Amino acid sequence: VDWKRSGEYEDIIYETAEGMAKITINRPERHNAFRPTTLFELREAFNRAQEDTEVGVIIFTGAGDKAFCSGGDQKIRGDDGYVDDKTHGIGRLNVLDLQVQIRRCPKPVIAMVAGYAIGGGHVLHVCCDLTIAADNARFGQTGPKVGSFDGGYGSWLLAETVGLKRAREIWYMCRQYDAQTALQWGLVNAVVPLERLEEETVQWARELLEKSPLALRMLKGALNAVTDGAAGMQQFAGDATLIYYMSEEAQEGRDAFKEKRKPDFSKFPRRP
Ligand code: 2NE
Repeated sequence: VDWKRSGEYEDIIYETAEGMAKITINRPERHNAFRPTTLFELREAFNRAQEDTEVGVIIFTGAGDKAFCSGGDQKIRGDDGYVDDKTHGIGRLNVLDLQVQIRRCPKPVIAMVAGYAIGGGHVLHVCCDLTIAADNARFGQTGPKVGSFDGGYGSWLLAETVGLKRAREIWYMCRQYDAQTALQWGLVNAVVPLERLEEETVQWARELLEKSPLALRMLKGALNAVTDGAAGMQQFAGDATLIYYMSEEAQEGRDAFKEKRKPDFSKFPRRP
């Protein structure tokens, strides 16, 4: 794939090619642990990919083959969250905002995981629509070991994915699981040899790009709505309105208003 890099970032890489956007956490010296700056940049990059009408699928990954992401950077963890030169002395937990953004993004997001997906990095792959793992991938949570937890998507979306008993085990025990176990548990969609990871992920992305974007959007919204409660219904309702706006029936209402006449909805069927 002939990836085209764009944007000025410190902690991430943003690339596009053939209808795909690839967003890479680029802090391999810390196993791609994130700091607030990383998350400000990731949020901007995901927003770019969402707004770009050429992009139909987003691939989310980490630089190198040692880690997808090892969660919050413990070396810059302050007493009220994570602190760096962009936080003006106030600690942040802004990974939660990114999780919501990935869920709300109407385009499929594929986590491409080589090496560790640990702690908050594990939660990020759980929030993605699909996960393709290399055979060296390792999964797990560390919260109760390092003094942290994620009581949001990190716990109940994980439980929805692998079942309650396994989610409890993963969080309480803080063990690591290999790629085959993750596959058996339904935590990932496929496991491939490390050297084939990008090729396989791109293949999945290309297949998705052949599908109806609106159908994928509605399916993502529908599958999320059950877990996301009112917020999920809000998104799904917005999508339903979008589709209604695209109908002649809705456009008759708009046109009548603009033409200062009574709308004529008589030609539209009263569907059973
Ligand atoms: C991932 C793991 C198990 C890998 O172990 P190993 O032995 O293969 O590598 P090593 O030597 O630990 O890591 C390589 C370098 O990356 C740094 C390490 O410190 C080391 O650098 P040096 O110290 O040698 O210079 N590194 C790795 N992970 C880091 C991290 N998260 N922060 C800063 N530096 C990191 C092993 O590295 C590990 O257990 N890492 C920590 C995983 C972890 O506990 N993450 C935080 C969970 S809490 C969280 O993410 C969170 C949340 O729960 C809620 C809200 C927001 C965030």
